Amino acid sequence: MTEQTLFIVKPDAVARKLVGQIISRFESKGFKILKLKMFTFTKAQAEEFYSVHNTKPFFGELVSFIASGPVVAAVIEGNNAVATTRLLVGATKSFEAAPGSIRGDFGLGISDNIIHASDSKESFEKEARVVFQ
Ligand code: 3AN
Repeated sequence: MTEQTLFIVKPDAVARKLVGQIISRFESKGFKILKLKMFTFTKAQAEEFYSVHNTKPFFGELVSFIASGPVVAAVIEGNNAVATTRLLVGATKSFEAAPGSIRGDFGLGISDNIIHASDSKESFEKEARVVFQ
């Protein structure tokens, strides 16, 4: 089923010059890039983006990290995009993420875990609105 989803290459990965390699994985897998944008989150935009987590103890850290430097956001399209992208991204804690996944291959952190990807169609719609409106 053709779907769309969103991913964000986080500030740690942009600083480490991993943007090209990460985007390349989605293209190699067969996804089509529909939108691509480099920008820096404002604090208010980051709070809105992560609003589902606003009661979590790590919310402040999450917001300040995603707004700490430039990110690259993409909307991509392909078969089963939401779930397949989550598989490509790997487990939240990069140190537990399987080798072969993006987090598994490039990171060790939790807040600094290389990439964000929408976890549902509803999250995608909300996140795409916050980032691309
Ligand atoms: P994912 O990004 O894999 O969907 P979520 O939705 O559980 O993970 O968490 C959103 C973000 O919150 C993660 N990408 C990570 O940066 C951060 N996060 C999750 N759990 C923790 C934690 N225990 N401590 C600090 N940050 C966390």
